[in-house]
Amino acid sequence: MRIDVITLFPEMFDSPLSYSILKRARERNIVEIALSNIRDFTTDSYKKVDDKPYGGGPGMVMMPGPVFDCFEHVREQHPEKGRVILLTPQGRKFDQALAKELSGEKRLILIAGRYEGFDERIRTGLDAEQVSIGDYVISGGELAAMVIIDAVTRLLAGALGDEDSAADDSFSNGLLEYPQYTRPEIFRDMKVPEILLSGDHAKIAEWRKQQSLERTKKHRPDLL
Ligand code: 9D3
Repeated sequence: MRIDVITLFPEMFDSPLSYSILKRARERNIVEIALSNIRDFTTDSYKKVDDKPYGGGPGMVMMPGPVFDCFEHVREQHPEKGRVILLTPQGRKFDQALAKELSGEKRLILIAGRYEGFDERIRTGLDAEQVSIGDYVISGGELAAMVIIDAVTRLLAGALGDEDSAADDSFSNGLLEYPQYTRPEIFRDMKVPEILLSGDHAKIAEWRKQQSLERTKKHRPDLL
């Protein structure tokens, strides 16, 4: 998969893309991630990317010119047209189902904004889908783009090592995960449940399923 990110802050992505699963997936060419800086596509000497909203109101709006020019440059870097996703608080809520859907694409073009939002002609002119990562306010689209890149890359074939397993992940069975324990058997007077030490694998599987159900009922009844 090829993922392009269009942003004013490409450097924000360097660290998250350089660890663990994302690092390995890039090294193995499971995913290719290309960052493009909108400011490189400004034409004035101030390198201006935002302006006041027509009609008045607070804050600044992303200008269409630099975003369009950056997008057109990016699109011709690769033969696939790609699914164009604008990160905005108004978008479709990102979830594991959308992550799965996106993991089946050959190319994604993610556009991260800053300021109060995008000039509406960016969304309509680029025929972009809007995606939000949840109902809370963050300072720009970059962290949202990183969340999507991480969740999608994990689902690509070969991205997870032997220790990690996509099939085992929370949400893959629609339930929250069961409680897990490792050594020591007793830690500050807290014991590991006896059943996990029993060696009875059928009983253990039954216990875990029960724990998953109880946790989901208690903390996330909306999932049931
Ligand atoms: C005053 C209205 N605000 C909208 C809730 C303005 C505003 C605040 C923050 C507009 C954009 C932003 C920056 N946020 C994003 O670009 C963003 C975001 C988010 O804030 N929450 C969840 N998902 C996303 S995706 C992009």
